[in-house]
Amino acid sequence: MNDFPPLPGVRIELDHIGIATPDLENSVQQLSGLFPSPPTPPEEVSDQHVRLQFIDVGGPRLELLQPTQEESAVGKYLSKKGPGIHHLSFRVEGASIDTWFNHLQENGVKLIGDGPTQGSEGGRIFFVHPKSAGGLLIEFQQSDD
Ligand code: CMX
Repeated sequence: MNDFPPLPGVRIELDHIGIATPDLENSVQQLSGLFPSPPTPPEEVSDQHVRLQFIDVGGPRLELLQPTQEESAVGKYLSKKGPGIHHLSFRVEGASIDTWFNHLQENGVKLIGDGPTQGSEGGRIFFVHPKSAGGLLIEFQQSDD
């Protein structure tokens, strides 16, 4: 258990599961056939070197991620581990994502980068290093709306 105090008012909810794939079109075609809603249009997040699409599966969505560069986070993951679950993404509510980033950092959690950056759908994101999260890659995200 972490021994630092909770941030008053903050709420965290699972938003989506990030899936690494070398072939976005093929994965989206396979997976979207299993669920009734159409996938979102492809979007590129250049800061993260990925092209992505979401599939609504009821509850948290699936986010299919294809790297646009071999030497990117998803590119390296694919070459080491192959396609599959890459990260879990949680929505931050009740506090700004900057406040949440600072709170975790001040309490010794190993975060990736210097602060939130541009994510998909106009949101801002940051990641907790797997070494500080039980071997999972955790993303936190927040949209303006
Ligand atoms: N889940 C769990 N562990 C992971 C991981 C993942 N997705 N990716 C890497 N790791 C682990 C590796 O297994 C390795 O562990 P060991 O040291 O025990 O072998 C360790 O992290 C280092 O891995 P690496 O291949 O050497 O990779 P790097 O250190 O260069 O990078 C990380 C790892 C997590 C810092 C990097 O992937 C990162 O910055 N991720 C955040 C950004 C990101 O993932 N963006 C893509 C998604 C974008 C989006 O959703 O918009």
